[in-house]
Amino acid sequence: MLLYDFPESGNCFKVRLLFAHLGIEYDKQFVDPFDFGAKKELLGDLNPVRRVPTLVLDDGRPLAESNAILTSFAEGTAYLPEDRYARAQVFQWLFFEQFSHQPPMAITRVWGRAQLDIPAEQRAEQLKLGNNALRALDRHLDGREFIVDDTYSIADIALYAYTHVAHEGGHDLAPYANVRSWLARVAAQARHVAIDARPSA
Ligand SMILES: N[C@@H](CCC(=O)N[C@@H](CS)C(=O)NCC(=O)O)C(=O)O
Repeated sequence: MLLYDFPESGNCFKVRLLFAHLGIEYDKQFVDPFDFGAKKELLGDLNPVRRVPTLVLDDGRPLAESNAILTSFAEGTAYLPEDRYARAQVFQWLFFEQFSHQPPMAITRVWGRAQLDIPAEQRAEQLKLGNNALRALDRHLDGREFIVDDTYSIADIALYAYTHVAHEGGHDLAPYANVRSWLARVAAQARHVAIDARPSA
């Protein structure tokens, strides 16, 4: 398989992390999400949205959206429960991640890493949205080891991706003790890889 990938991207990292856990081998093609020409050339025929991650399966079919890729490859593994309610809870957190958590986390992180001069009000608004999401996650993790049924799943992988680098966007995780201890449990999982690392067998 071929993963169209950007090393810094939390969305791409989710895929690399699950593949590392599962021991799945694949090739990578670097795509700069800020290079519109490269995105058109490399992703034009594969993903109408022209975003990474975009995965090309061994039979040539493309698959985009990080959480769709996670769901597909977690099927039949310990990372996606079979029980109908538990699965729905995993989806609940995947949808939360995409709608409420990832956008402010990713936006502030891009601003922070690029040291962009963003108006204070705009930055404060995104930090507020990010903190709302972190607060909800922290409340949920109170007394829980992992997000669903105390079992590490793709819900944890999806939410870990941008939470563990939230400080790069100016988010302070100090008030979120449950989140901080959960981050450590995720990082301690077998075959964990860092955000910019290649998966190891
Ligand atoms: N919902 C998508 C978001 C993907 C996304 O925003 N990817 C960024 C890099 S992290 C990208 O390719 N941005 C380029 C663009 O939006 O044109 C997912 O979860 O895969």
